[in-house]
Amino acid sequence: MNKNRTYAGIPEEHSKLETAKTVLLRVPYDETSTWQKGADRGPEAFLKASENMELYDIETDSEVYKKGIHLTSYISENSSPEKMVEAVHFEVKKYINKNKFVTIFGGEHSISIGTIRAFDECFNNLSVLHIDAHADLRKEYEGSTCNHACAMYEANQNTNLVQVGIRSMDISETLVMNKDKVFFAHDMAVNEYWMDDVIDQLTGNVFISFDLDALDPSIMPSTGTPEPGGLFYYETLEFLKKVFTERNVVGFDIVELCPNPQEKSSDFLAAKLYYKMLSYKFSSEIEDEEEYSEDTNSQFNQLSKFKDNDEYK
Ligand SMILES: [Mn+2]
Repeated sequence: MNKNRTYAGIPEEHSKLETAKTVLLRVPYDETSTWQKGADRGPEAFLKASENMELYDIETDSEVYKKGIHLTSYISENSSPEKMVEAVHFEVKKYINKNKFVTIFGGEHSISIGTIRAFDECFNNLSVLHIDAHADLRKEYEGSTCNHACAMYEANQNTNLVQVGIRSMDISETLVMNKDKVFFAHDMAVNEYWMDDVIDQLTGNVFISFDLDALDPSIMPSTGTPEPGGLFYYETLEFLKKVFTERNVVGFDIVELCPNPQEKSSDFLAAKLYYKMLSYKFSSEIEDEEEYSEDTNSQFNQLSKFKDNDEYK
């Protein structure tokens, strides 16, 4: 492997840890997945696709890579799901403490357990925006609490978890699920205000966990468990842009790319989605400085949880 590999082949001057605003961690872990294996090859397929992507974002009129993206070496701990979660927790926390915008590419969804734990320790009143076809709320699955089917159990206990795009779950998960904060795909299909309804549930600091199987299999077939009835590309981007504009997104992960050598469009979608999210992050930051500098910044106030609801009581 090329020693000096950078994200998307960007020049080394934009990939140095010291100056990069963003750090990209890769966790090629796929030990607990139940159906189609292959999420361990996700990060490599994502990076390959990124290297073939044009780096000017038309919509935001920006070249976000110039803010610097540092690619770290793989987190390859896989002796047990628990050890992997610990290793991810350690690495993520390390880079948050270096004041970086930390992003993670999986791997199966269990990698998010350690990630969310680290963000929850570092940011007050954290919301986790979980975009997924699956609820992932089992306390334990196949003998481990660090199974992919348990990815959001701890987040549901410790953070303000808001789930979007859900269309497959076990009946036992209805017992722990907070129904006000779950947006089922069949309801979203008939609610033109779902995006604003989701954002109303989010506190100031938001971590986004994006399972690619949230997307419709017609645009994202290369994932472990493709479920019909998912999100489409432009509604996903519109929604993410709103979230990045109206809340302080503190980091995100993208998981469950299960590459198929015959089908490259999924890899490319994952690559574009990552770059779009970074473009929204850093172009909304410019807007913040220009437009909100004299504002009270109420939406970023960490004490504002449920404020909108209270006003109307
Ligand atoms: Mn899923």
